[in-house]
Amino acid sequence: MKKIAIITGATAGIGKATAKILAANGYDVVITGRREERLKQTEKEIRNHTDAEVLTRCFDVRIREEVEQHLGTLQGKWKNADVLVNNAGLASGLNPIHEGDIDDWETMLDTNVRGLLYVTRTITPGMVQRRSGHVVNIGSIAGKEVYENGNVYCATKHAVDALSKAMRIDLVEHNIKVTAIHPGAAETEFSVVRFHGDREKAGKVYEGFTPLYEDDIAEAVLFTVTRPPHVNINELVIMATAQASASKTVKKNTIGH
Ligand code: NDP
Ligand code: 8X3
Repeated sequence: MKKIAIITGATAGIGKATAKILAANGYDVVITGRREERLKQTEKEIRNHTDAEVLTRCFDVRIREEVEQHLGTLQGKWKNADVLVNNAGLASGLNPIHEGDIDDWETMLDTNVRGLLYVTRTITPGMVQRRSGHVVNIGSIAGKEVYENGNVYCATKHAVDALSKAMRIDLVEHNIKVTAIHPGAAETEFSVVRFHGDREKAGKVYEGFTPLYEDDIAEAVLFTVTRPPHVNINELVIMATAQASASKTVKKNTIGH
């Protein structure tokens, strides 16, 4: 029987690439996100290229009742998730702390921290019951370092880092693996969302160097979930070759993709 993976935020970027690569490598997938059309598109792409079964669940991870309604009621084999990829997340704004937009802050805290917790609290009891499962949290280099104007986004990703370590400690006795993957700059819709739809501003983030792409992270997720039962990858920090740290990227780098 195929394994089951739940991937949150699979309508774009890293989550979509992860859903596709897991589906191509023997997993049936539950894909989630708020944009129904995008979910259908991801489902179609997976069905066209793999023999995986796909279940779509359209909801907002910030709303506890929606998480419970959509992920707490999975039926049949779909109840038995082998892998949960907590990927849904975002940055909103990039301002010094005294000029920050409090609505942006709440969006990031609610999505990256509360949302991840709601999903984890819904799915992990089944894993505990089955004494089997793997939680992969998508953190960020922003969870390892802070950078200018990154304040609240960095705080949410530091929380993801802390929660990943905490989950590993709480779940180890139940035979559940926990992995945190911390990417550096990856060209997805991330910056378009951070700059509230300003594509020109977003594009500038990746100018002059070759960033990561969503597949680079999806491949890492696949690697971590396909290790033998006695091996867990606790965490991976993955950066573009041109990026040494959160605040040091060598521009005009021409390493090909
Ligand atoms: P994208 O914007 O391309 O994708 C984000 C995904 O998250 C979308 O599928 C979006 O779906 C989903 N999402 C956002 N908010 C919610 C919500 N409230 N409820 C449900 N789903 C939500 O960005 P990335 O692929 O780059 O980001 C994926 C993860 O990787 C995030 O956690 C991000 O913080 C992290 N990351 C990204 C990096 C980068 O440079 N790109 C680097 C380090 C970490 P929808 O809008 O349809 O709901
Ligand atoms: C996204 C990458 O460098 O903007 O987490 O924090 S960064």
